[in-house]
Amino acid sequence: MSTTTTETPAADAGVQLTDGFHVLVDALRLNGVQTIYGVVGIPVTDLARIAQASGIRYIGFRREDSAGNAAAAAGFLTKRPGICLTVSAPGFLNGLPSLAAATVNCFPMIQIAGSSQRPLVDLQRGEYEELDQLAAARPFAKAAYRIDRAEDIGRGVARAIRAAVSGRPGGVYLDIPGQVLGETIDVAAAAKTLWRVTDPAPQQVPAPEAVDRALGLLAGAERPLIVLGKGAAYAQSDEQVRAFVEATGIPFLPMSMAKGLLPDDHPQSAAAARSLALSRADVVLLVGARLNWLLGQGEAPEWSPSATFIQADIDATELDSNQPIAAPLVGDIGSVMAALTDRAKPGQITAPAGWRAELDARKDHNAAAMRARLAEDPSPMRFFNALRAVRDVLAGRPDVYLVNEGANSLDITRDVIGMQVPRHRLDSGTWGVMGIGMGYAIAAAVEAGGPVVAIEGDSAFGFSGMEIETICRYKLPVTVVILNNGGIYRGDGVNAASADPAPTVLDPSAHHERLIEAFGGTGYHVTTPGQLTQALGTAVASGQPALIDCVLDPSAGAESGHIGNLNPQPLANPAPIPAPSR
Ligand code: ADP
Ligand code: TZD
Ligand code: MG
Repeated sequence: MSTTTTETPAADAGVQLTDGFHVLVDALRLNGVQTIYGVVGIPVTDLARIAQASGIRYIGFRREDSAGNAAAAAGFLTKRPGICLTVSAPGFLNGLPSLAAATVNCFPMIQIAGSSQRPLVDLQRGEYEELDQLAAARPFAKAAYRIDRAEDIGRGVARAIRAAVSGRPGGVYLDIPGQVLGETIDVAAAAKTLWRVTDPAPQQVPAPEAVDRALGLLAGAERPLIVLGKGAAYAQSDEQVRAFVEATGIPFLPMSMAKGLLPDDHPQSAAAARSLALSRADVVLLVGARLNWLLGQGEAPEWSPSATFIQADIDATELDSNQPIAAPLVGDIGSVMAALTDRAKPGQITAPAGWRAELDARKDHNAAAMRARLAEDPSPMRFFNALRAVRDVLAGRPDVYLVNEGANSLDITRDVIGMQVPRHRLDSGTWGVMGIGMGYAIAAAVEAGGPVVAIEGDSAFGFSGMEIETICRYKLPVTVVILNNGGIYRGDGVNAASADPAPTVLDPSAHHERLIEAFGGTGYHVTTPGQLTQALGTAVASGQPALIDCVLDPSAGAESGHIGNLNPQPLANPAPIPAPSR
């Protein structure tokens, strides 16, 4: 263990001092941290400098939520906690939404925030950036800790890493007051306080009886279905998942970030027959997927009321959260899937041919409808002909990391663009967050080297748009495609009451490509699928920052995309509310 030393003239002869900054950087390095995503200021500026000098890569953002989103995506891609660094109160608060979303998405990350002097903050004496950050973070994080002494830095880092990745992964908040960063400590004593976390996310093997119970249900199924979620993608157990799916022949349905875990053109994929698969399945194996709103809580009419559920998940408390789980498989996905394959007797489980044929027929029917939609060529462009152009370019580039947010831009891209490789699709996730785009794209480029294509609604892009400067500053291989229909959901909303634009309207004549030109990237403004194909091909091949503003018809798009049914409905003719009598 090496702890960087600072010689201070005042130090006693023979005593070598270091400080909290250096101990923290050493603790992170010792635990394999290679990158910090953040925004600097009091009291963490020197922390970033010292980290950078130590060989850790520091990626400086324009706003903390994007830095936090990058850390979360790094966590999803690498199975190691991504690190986000923020300043005290306002910077801390800007980062907090990304910590909350990471926790909801089950992505491991650690937000490290500097904070102000405890004695002043605690008595609310009006300290600089005064806020009880630990208390504020707690409801939004999987765990939250504060380090109050330099000698506890190693322990705090170890605890944060363990909490972030063990069991169900999530966001951890680590508070470090400026005084602790500046605290001096004897270098030999400091070295003894640091350790590397052993086996931070231990394997969790399901009991044989639990495995046999699940196999028994699948063996008796007439219409079995496997649902793969982003927990399965995260688990990096691709071979174990594939082996069981292919050995049994059971149709599978990938949730959006599990697309590519098995290729989308796999013959067992039921993605193109999703609603039939859900409504007809009689025994369902959930693999790292929650039965939450994205799966209609497991209820009719989306699901058959008599469906039986088997759930593989690392978090036992997830089970029975919505439906009775007839066969719990608590463990990590790799161990669970391997156990299922190992304990299945030869020929015990085969997906009935009639069920496969039923799904295949629906897939063929839906694929023909999709082909017809993609073949239409309206001008101005609409979502399908624009995305056909994108699909044609990406078909030859399975290595591209696809980032995706928006409403229609999200839903239609998910359906049109197939994925071939695991963990190459990053999107708005469980909360449907707008603003993840540039942070996720930056993380994919930094962690995996790219290339990255971010397909963005024009509204969605605006939430993190300033980070294109970050993309240009670090010269990252990111191409942003803005599906610009001039609004939230669409750009043709009308306000009959005043000259103000309607609530959903943005500027349909916006030239987003000029934004990236301001920072030295390449901008394209395209109005036809041919131009889009050309621009995207050139941009991806260049490996340089690029932004394509893709002009769509402002009338293209449905309110809230595919989830318009979640909007409460105002009465068409509500009675006027009488004026209050007092
Ligand atoms: P999706 O949105 O794709 O359906 P969710 O985020 O709802 O997926 O579900 C992911 C689930 O995966 C969570 O319940 C989480 O506890 C679980 N999970 C995460 N990592 C692992 C792992 N390594 N092994 C098993 N389950 C995991
Ligand atoms: N704020 C945040 C942080 N997340 C959200 N999901 C929303 C607001 C609400 N919202 C959506 O759910 S989608 C969306 C918003 C504002 C933008 C849709 O417009 P878009 O996509 O231009 O990004 P399309 O292609 O026009 O539908
Ligand atoms: Mg839009």
